[in-house]
Amino acid sequence: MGNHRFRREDADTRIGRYLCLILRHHPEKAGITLDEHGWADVEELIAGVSRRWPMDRAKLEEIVRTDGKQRYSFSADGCLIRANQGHSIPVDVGLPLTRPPELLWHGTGEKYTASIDVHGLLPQNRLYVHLSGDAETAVAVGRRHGRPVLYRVRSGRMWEDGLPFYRSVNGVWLTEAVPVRYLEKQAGAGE
Ligand code: HQG
Repeated sequence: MGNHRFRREDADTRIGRYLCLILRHHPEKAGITLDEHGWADVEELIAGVSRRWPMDRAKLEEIVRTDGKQRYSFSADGCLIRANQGHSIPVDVGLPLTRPPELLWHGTGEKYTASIDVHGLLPQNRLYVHLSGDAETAVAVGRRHGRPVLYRVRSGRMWEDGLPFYRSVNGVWLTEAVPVRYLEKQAGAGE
């Protein structure tokens, strides 16, 4: 019985990862397009995803509801769906400029620190640099890239200096880049 549950969770995780790929990076792989605000037509998405995974409206709603990081939203009428953040293709999800707290956090892999210490944080493949409101979350994000290293970001100062901040609907802070002068590497995050 436990086995059965684990198998289902695995399949759901894989479907979730595919949904992420389609809604953030490669809609064409499911034969769909996103509008300039990142929205996909739900019926088209279901038809596109169904070519690879069992998918219907109920399944999609379940994935959106249970996603651990609340990565997706439906439009108010339920006809459209989009990823809340994390895109690599240029979409404008319409987030308002928002004053950040004085300090935010960024977790990364040790292998990136030599470059970060010279160039600051850059969005790499995404539209924005992603920052966390607490150190623990940032370390967990960093661990995805190997041995984690934690940076403290002087976000309050950045805001006062005119740099933009947005808060995605699932609570991730976004900014275009973080110059080195606003970064402070923390000791010991990887222990
Ligand atoms: C690093 C997950 C070299 C950066 C998480 C990061 C997050 C540099 C990596 C969200 C650099 C990009 C985002 C520079 C930054 N030189 N490396 N100058 N500047 N980097 O995955 O922040 O599951 O695109 O530190 O929870 O790790 O997708 O960004 O290590 O919220 O919903 O380049 O992804 O959420 O990696 O993670 P990523 P991230 P989801």
